[in-house]
Amino acid sequence: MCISLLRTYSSIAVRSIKSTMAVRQSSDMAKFREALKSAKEVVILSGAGISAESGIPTFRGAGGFWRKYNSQSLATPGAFKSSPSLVWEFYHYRREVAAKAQPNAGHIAIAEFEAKCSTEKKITVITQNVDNLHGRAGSKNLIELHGNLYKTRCTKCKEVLVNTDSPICEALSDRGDPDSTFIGSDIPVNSLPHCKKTTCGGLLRPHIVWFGEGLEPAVLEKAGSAMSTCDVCLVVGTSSVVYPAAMFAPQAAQRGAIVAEFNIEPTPATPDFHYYFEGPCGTTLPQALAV
Ligand code: BJW
Ligand code: ZN
Repeated sequence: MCISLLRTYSSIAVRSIKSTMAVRQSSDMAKFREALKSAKEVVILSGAGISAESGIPTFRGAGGFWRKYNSQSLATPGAFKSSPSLVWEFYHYRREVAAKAQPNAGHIAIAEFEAKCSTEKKITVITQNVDNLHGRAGSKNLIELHGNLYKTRCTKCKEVLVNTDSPICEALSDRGDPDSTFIGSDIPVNSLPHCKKTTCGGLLRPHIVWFGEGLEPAVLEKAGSAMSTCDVCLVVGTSSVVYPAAMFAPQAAQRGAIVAEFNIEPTPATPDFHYYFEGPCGTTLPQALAV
């Protein structure tokens, strides 16, 4: 199943199914809830919009800048190579913001839905978010496609560890100010987070999938498997422009799964889906998941 998913990975042809499906409006919430009630396997695919109501900026749009940079210019292996100091400042800032944020009604509705229904349904949350808020809300069967702000990976021995230290190293305390007048970053590499294994000592990096990097095969396999068998999928707060996540739900819709999108505005994928519930998902999700 996942092989076919990978085969079409680089193809944007999936968008061609758009014209064949009708989009229903928010008035069909009752009908969607009926479909959800009878579903055996449910996937909730989330993006940055679900955390917007917790005060975490989304990527695309006005809030998506840190200093003068957008995520596409800092979340890359090239940016880390040329200035690990700048990239660590960016991630230190985001770790601090996310640690202070609280899961909102959307995250909580998803976790409560899983807790209530997981004896009769398989419920999987696939998130593109790295902020840990689904986990903190109590979601259990959670796939973090793009990694986690509170995990590090050693650039030398590749060990992945959970790290919730604040700050993650002394040199980063009082750093990461988002003010756009700050230019460059000058923390010596030796003072950035390093692997604690005496035999290694390599530079640590955030355990996050940057642009141009492949997703972890095991994670992709697990997500592909859940997507290929779900009968209902909720697509929540994602612009559906970043691959491979962007093709998951259109493919599920194409093979017959019922797909509902929850967003404050339509996305390029909206015409691919059966339902579109417009509005902040902190309001629409608790309604939809109250089955
Ligand atoms: C609300 C709301 C509220 C607001 N309620 N809603 C095929 C075609 C074209 C390109 C590619 C392709 N395959 C791969 C690529 C390249 C690239 C890619 O997709 N580029 C596109 C930009 C075109 N993909 C990759 O590089 C991936 N790697 C890969 O595929 O490797 C193999 C390969 C490489 C190159 C070529 C081919 C193959 C890796 C992608 C990793 C993404 N990483 C990031 C950054 C993580 C770093 C970090 O966080 O620090 O992940 S990018 C950024 O975007 C982040 C997000 O997870 C991701 C998705 O964004 P998301 O969640 O959708 O957020 P927004 O801001 O875009 O949207 C928010 C939405 O919420 C909006 O719709 C709002 O309306 C809504 N909203 N408030 C409900 N209250
Ligand atoms: Zn190491």
